[in-house]
Amino acid sequence: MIVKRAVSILGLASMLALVGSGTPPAVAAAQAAPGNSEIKIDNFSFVPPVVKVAVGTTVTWVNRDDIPHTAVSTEKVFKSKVLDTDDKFSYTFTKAGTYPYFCSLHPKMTGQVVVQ
Ligand SMILES: [Cu+2]
Repeated sequence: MIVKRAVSILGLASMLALVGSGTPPAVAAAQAAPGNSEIKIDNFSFVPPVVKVAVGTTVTWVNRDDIPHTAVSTEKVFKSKVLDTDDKFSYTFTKAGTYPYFCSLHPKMTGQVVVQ
């Protein structure tokens, strides 16, 4: 009984860990090769506010807040539609540079994608 319960708790914990992390930590830390990177929008913030990615990386913004937000490039490189809760927006960065962006509904919300 006790063993069985421990196993099911572990199973649940690993499931939650999988759901919670969009990108495996090893990949996020290395950032050597292009791939995918996820930015969460929550509590009126872009998390993390600055991401560094390789050229060719697709960045996906996911709205985990319970109100709508957008992700709009300051230099008009990309522009999401209004993202409702759990909506996503993706953009593939094909040129190196620094790409500041903000939420057009709440302009104090800002972030940066640095493409190397
Ligand atoms: Cu917003």
